[in-house]
Amino acid sequence: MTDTSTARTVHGTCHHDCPDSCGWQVTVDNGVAVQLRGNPDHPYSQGELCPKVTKFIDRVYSPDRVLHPMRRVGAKGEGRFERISWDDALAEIAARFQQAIATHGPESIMPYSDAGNQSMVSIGFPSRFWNHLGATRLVRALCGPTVGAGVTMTNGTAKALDPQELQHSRLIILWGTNTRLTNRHLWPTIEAAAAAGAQVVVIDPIRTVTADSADWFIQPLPGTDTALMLAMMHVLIRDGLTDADWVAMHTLGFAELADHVAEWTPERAAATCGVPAGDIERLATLYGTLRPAAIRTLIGAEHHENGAMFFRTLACLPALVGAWQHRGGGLARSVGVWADELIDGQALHRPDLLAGRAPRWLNMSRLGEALTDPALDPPVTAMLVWSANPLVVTPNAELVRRGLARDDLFTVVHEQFLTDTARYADIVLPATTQLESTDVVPAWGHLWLGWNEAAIAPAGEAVSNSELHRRLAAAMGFTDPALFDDDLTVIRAALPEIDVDELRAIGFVRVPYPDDGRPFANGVFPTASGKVELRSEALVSMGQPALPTYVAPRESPGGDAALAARFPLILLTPKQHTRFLNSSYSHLPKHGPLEGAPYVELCAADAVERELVEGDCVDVFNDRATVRLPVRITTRLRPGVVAIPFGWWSAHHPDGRVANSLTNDTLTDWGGGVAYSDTLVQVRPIN
Ligand SMILES: Nc1nc2c(c(=O)[nH]1)N[C@H]1C(S)=C(S)[C@@H](COP(=O)(O)OP(=O)(O)OC[C@H]3O[C@@H](n4cnc5c(=O)[nH]c(N)nc54)[C@H](O)[C@@H]3O)O[C@H]1N2
Ligand SMILES: Nc1nc2c(c(=O)[nH]1)N[C@H]1C(S)=C(S)[C@@H](COP(=O)(O)OP(=O)(O)OC[C@H]3O[C@@H](n4cnc5c(=O)[nH]c(N)nc54)[C@H](O)[C@@H]3O)O[C@H]1N2
Ligand code: SF4
Ligand SMILES: [Mo]
Repeated sequence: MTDTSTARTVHGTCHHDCPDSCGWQVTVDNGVAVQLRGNPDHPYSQGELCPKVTKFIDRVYSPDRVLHPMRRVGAKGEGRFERISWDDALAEIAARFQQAIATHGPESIMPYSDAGNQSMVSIGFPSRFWNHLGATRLVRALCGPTVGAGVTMTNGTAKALDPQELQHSRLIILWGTNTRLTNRHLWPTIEAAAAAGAQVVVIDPIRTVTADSADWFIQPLPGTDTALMLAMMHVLIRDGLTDADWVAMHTLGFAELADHVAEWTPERAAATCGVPAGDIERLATLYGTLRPAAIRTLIGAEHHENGAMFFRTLACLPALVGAWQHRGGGLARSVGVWADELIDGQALHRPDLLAGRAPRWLNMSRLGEALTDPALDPPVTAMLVWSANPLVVTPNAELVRRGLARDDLFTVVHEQFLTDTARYADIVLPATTQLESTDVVPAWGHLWLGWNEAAIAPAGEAVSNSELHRRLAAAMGFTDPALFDDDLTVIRAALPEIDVDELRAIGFVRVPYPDDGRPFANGVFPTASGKVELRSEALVSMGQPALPTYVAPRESPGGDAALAARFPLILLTPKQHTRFLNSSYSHLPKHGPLEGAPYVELCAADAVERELVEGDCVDVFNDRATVRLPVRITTRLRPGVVAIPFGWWSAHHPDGRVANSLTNDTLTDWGGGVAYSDTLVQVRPIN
């Protein structure tokens, strides 16, 4: 028998908004992707993929893929569409955009995108079109910028430790990060450190799967960690556990900080954060005595009204104990800023195409407000959404829904699936998956930039984000050549220091990082003073306190008392399912059903108080919305804290709402983020 197989292997990199950016290899036979596996040669992920992406081929070939442009024929939200041609779709979009520009100017058009595909061209190239158009600009701060903004006010930079350096640590504090779920390929590094004797502490308001694997789990009330950190500082200073020499040479404002935290006794902090004073003492003592000591954090803790202050304060801790001196000591967060140094942002985004204009900025977390505020001038009358599903992921989602339902809003959604958001579109356009386009993926959880080679032809009439924006530019009659660069030209321009052909051949390249693993070995920090700023004048000029300061979130039990009396429970809406990546998988048959269905979790004490038992149906409500769900009784939450796992779509919820229907869209103290996790609710049984 002759072997007629034409199978070949194509290497790629996962595009998801996930710190791991795993390398994969796709077997393609006769133009069809038949198998997708982890690339064993990938230096970070080493051949493993997560349970979401091992089934990625099912996503690519799902019968529910959007394969052609479609025009809405039903009511907004109903989900009835008819197929149209690309030419008709583009002509209609161009006409509606021109009409919006003629009536209210280009700022009445709002581009809305997130990191549904975090590849470099996919995420960056569209800016060229929007800059040229002069559209409203989007503050993209749903995820991450608040962490960087907080750390920067202490260290002068958002750069921090490569998390793989944790292999050298003796103490690892996982502070507000659920490593085993959200950053699973870092876990082997932590296990190796633990095997070599490191202690692993998890600090989280939820007893997560990561907490289950830790040596010690500490469970503060959400949004109160700054009080815990101030009390740790109190103990470190009181007990002489700071590194006096390092502090004297490399920090600013120690004496004032010492005065300031004198009143933050463990007892006082315990009353605020709910962690027993003895545990705070023990944590501070561990942190002041074990070397090297690393704190690992990611994104979860930024989603609070005082989110930037959390990270500004957290960044003070390594300085106090001189942790940056030791290999494996310091603070590990996203390493995206190291990768950013390789990317020429000007060449990628081409801000020069703005031609001196300075269009307004609107914050993506306030989409509901942007679409419904009658005072907004100019109003948003047209919108293009791509790489995002705002109706499920944006806080205060019912306000977003009201906005999307507006008859006078022209909405285009470029998607792989008919998401909750896409159902409100006037025009839906088909988007490719990562198997269908070539790009480069800059990671934020490790120091490897990955190549992604297109493995198969685009499904149906799907196009990538960059191709969509080239087509839009042509339809609008634009002629600037920068709007039509092909992907390889963009990649070469944006990576001037990289040999792109070599990257393409090898599949990944290491991002520059200090050889001895210590980002601040010399104790020099890029702040105004050149030191770690325990006291910050820059913060004062921003209207913030000079010293780390605990302020209870307005929407919290310690905040607005009248609100807390009506809605006494804190609602968290976490990432909790192994098979979900934000809202990207809950609708797929090999993902969603295996995670069950939406529920609200509460502890036994809160259930008993409301005479609830497992499986009862309740209304979870506040002034934003009411969400009807079955109850699950859990030991993972403290009294006073309830949780609705996030990621399910309207169709999966019994009443068509989503977790974010309830969440708070107040912006963070600085950094532009949003306070999802400072949400108060009440829970009542349904009679
Ligand atoms: N399986 C899976 N993996 C994912 C994702 C997913 O949806 N599913 N999403 C990806 C994305 S977009 C991101 S940004 C990363 C996020 O990665 P992480 O930041 O690790 O994850 P989160 O679950 O957002 O938050 C981490 C933890 O912060 C806790 N937290 C919330 N408030 C506080 C607080 O006030 N104090 C403390 N100490 N902890 C707090 C939450 O309870 C949660 O357990 O994960 C990525 N990986
Ligand atoms: N309550 C609550 N809300 C949250 C969070 C939380 O923990 N709790 N987490 C927040 C965080 S950290 C984040 S990052 C955001 C995530 O919010 P989003 O970035 O909106 O995340 P996804 O739900 O994954 O939606 C991405 C969409 O992009 C589509 N997509 C994928 N690739 C492409 C592509 O190449 N082109 C186009 N056009 N589309 C593509 C996918 O089909 C998917 O529908 O959610 C935030 N919202
Ligand atoms: S979603 Fe994250 S863990 Fe899963 S394959 Fe992609 S990068 Fe790896
Ligand atoms: Mo995120």
